[in-house]
Amino acid sequence: MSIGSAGLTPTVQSRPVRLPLYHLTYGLLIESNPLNPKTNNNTDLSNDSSIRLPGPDWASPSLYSGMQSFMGRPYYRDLSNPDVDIVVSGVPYDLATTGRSGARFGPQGIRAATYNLSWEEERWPYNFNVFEKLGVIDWGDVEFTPGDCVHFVEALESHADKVLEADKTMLTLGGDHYITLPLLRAHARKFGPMALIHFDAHTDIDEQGGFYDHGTMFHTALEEGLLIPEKSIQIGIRTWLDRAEHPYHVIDAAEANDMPVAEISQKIRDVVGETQAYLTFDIDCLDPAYAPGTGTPVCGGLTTDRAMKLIRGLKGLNIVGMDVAEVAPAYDHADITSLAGATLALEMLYLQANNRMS
Ligand SMILES: [Mn+2]
Repeated sequence: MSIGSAGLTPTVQSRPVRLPLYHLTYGLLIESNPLNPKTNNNTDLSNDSSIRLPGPDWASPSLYSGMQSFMGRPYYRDLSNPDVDIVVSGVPYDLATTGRSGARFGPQGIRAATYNLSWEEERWPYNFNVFEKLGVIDWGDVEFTPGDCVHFVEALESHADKVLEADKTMLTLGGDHYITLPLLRAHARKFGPMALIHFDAHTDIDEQGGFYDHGTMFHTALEEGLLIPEKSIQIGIRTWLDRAEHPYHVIDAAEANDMPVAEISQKIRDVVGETQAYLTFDIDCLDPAYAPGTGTPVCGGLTTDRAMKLIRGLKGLNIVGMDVAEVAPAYDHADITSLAGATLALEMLYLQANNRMS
């Protein structure tokens, strides 16, 4: 394929291809906005600290053209840029999965699903545009040697250390839920032991599993002193649980489905208080009707609506890090799960913006 002299007329085997009208605008935008990765796939922004981040009106005329970054934000890696508040990173890792693998495709599934969310200027029910309040970049994906768990952990911890040392807040897209352990280590190095706000069908405190196992992280994290158990809470649990021995507060799935949202939110606030907290959402907290695309689905979970309200209910808490894990698009239908993951991640951004405004 070659590109015509005007830059607007690609040809395939010398046969002109007729492009829709928006591609004309697309070409003009390359001239007028060289920072827009949706309209310019050739610009390397990686380490240019002189650029200013684009504002909230920065978008492609087509939702589905150009590179698929998170919410169409710039792919960008200069952490010294003071305009950057939030760093979104993908972690395409699923070697710790005990059920169906495939969460390595979660970041790209979530990014693609955000295109259906990026047209709304002021997200309902908020009355502002989050990108007016926060500088958000898509760092891209963390790179590691495939099949090497040890190198993966080193790579993710090192990446998180760099982001946190630059005083940026992380929003990380998994990957299987094991990714949260290296993230907690890096966050604890900066913030000390934290509260954990954990949405999941599973407690992930298995002491018998392997060390690189997505069912063991919150046992290991406790052993390593990364979390304050009495300040931590798990919501949506509906698999093995021994309440007598359990280290964390729990609102199980039956309770989470029966209690009013305001009551659940109040309980979370009562447990966490002012403590610095890490927020992690395993998409299998949702019922398989709302999130079929995941490795270990369990019936009897939350609705997407309830989960979104519960994220909004964390308003005012001191949340220092966030992730969404276990989206596995290969098992999805009509992108339901990717859209749920993308929406919850966006709700987390709005929560951050709201908390910084108040
Ligand atoms: Mn789970």
